[in-house]
Amino acid sequence: MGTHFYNPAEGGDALLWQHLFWFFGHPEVYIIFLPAVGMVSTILPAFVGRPLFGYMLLVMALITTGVLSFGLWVHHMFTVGLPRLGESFFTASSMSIALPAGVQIVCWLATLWAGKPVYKTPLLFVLGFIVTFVMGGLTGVMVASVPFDTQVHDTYFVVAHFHYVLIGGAVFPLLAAIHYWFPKITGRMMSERLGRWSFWLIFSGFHLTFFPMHLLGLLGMPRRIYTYQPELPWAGLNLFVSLSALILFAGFLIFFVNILRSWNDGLPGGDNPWGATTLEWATASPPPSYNFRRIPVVSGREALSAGEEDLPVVAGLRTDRRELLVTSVVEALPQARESSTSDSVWPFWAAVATSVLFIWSIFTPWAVVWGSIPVAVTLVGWFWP
Ligand SMILES: [Cu+2]
Repeated sequence: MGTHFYNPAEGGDALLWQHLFWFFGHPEVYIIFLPAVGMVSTILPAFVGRPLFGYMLLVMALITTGVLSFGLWVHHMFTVGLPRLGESFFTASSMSIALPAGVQIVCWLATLWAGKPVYKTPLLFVLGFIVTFVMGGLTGVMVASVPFDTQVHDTYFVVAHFHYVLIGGAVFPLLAAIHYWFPKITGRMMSERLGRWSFWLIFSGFHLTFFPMHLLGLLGMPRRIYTYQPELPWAGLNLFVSLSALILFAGFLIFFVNILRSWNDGLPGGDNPWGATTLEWATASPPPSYNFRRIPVVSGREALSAGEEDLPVVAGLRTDRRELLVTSVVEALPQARESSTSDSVWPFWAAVATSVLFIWSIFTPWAVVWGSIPVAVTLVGWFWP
């Protein structure tokens, strides 16, 4: 577009790009992690037979993590040469995010501690997540400190750290989630035997591959450089890492074989194979296209109490035209019946007109003037009469 934001010759600042990148890039780590928190918090109670410990605390910790994550990005830029006071601030904020993360881990551990864990494959992956993510969090506190970070910057220590955080914090929960919701999607169970094989191969393969990278980094091996002089002391560990990656590969191979085989030939699981209490298990597995034939009445986070099969349903809505149940916001108590609008193409044209306005306005400010005419027309059509 010919802008000069990053061009020093025109009064811009090249470093601004790095700031902008990490102002996106650090919160993004948590955007990857937050869905995993939801998965783990949903899966864990199903395998320990009790509700999540400290639900409110966990949610508050999650929100705190989200807010704090926007104040940490400079910890990726400690070797840029920024003012010392600023670096100290970002050390403090980076270390402080370990607190809400610690609260979440304690809630999950307390749930495990107070329940009777049944060690099926999804729970194994959840435990693998907790172990791996805590280790990644500990090295995170280490690299938040400027003197230490200056030593290991751009070395394999950092590569090890972020694989522990991201594979531990997102891939392990995803693997747990796939094993857990597979019967919801297909009506069939994944093989428990293959599941255990894949878990132990992935878990051990992961740690054998990535733990030595901490040591390689401390020995000074730089990242993003694919080769090195033979006299440097990295060859043995690198060979070890490469061989361990094969174990990791074997684990994922078995995982994919498990999916393919179970898709058509897995044992039928019934509607609620894990005896879970969340709402998605209150309908058939796999669910019909309409999910619920009638709106179920849900009275809490645990939609199904133990052993319950059918929920009471909302009755009295019209069936000959669209009607919505209006409820209070927090308690969801029924308050009114509202007839819904008929089909309309106007929202679609309003969306097209709005998109044209915004894309056009990249090229000329006049688009805001002329482009608002079709937007106005479609909005009038939409809201008429
Ligand atoms: Cu970061």
